[in-house]
Amino acid sequence: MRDLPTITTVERHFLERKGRNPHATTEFCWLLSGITLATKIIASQIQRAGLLDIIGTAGRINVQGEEVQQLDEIANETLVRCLGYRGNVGLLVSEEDDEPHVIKDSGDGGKYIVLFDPLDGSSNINANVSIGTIFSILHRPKTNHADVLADVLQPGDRQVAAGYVVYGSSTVLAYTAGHGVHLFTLDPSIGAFVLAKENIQMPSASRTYSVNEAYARDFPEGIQRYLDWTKSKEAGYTLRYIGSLVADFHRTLIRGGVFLYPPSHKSPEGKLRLLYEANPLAFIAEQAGGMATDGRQRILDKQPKAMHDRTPLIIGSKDEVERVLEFWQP
Ligand code: AHM
Ligand code: MG
Repeated sequence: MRDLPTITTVERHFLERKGRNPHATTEFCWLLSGITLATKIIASQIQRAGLLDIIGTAGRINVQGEEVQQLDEIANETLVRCLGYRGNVGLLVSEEDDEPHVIKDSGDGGKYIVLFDPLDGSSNINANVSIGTIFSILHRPKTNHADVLADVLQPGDRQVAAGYVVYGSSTVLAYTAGHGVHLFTLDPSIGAFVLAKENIQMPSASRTYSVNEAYARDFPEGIQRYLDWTKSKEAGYTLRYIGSLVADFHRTLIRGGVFLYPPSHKSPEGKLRLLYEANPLAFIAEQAGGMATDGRQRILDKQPKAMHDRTPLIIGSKDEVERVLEFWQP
């Protein structure tokens, strides 16, 4: 026998952790493989977007009041199709849709809820800038009530797993199921996400901040003071801002620092969505030794009130998030 290299895919990696996580079952893995399949399809569509003539708007405004891109629709439909027949998915909740897709009742085996931002940063598509998919998985309680929303509105602390894919210079996937954060790279030659690094830890104190500073004068006074301080001689910070949360977060995970989307006069609750953006990234940040807060409380403790709730977000290396809070106590 030849000595072939060991290839650890996301699904294999997850199953090898059986025993540590009650949800690490073959059945759950089938759900996970729906996400990896969908994101591989989305990655290939993005790579050929110019050739397929699918760059540009879809000509409608979504429930969030934002212009929908053709690739937003493609990514959303791809996830709904790939996850819709996985057997154990009860509800699919997308940033792009007005209401959850009811696939199956919890009593009928639909015991998981998958929430996703199908294409985060999609306003960057036509500039060929990194974009991504963010997902969060919740357990659907076994209840008989018909109130689907009540099942969806769970605090982030109850997530079973969460992750994201960045379609960048390479396509990478990071996930956590509560036992560390693990990173995979899509190998296009075999069409699989292959393990790149296990148990990633977010570095501390990298003197990098990431924010849309054009809004600075609309931010709370404490945030303005923090931003002024970063530019002082003694601080010596650098600024990085891509404008795709998933890509800005991925850089923060790998290099450390802080990402901020604070409240502003225009958006008192910030812009980012709690269920599809803040919660999954907060779970990953904490599992990597980082921290995520809205300024008042831990993101994962927040009780969502509506499907498309927004939240201020300060996320990144623990010491840097704490430093921001020294300047800003809302
Ligand atoms: P989207 O999910 O519709 O793409 O919107 C969210 C995006 C984030 O990816 C990013 O952090 C933010 O919007 C950028 O907003 P702004 O242009 O206000 O800086
Ligand atoms: Mg988004």
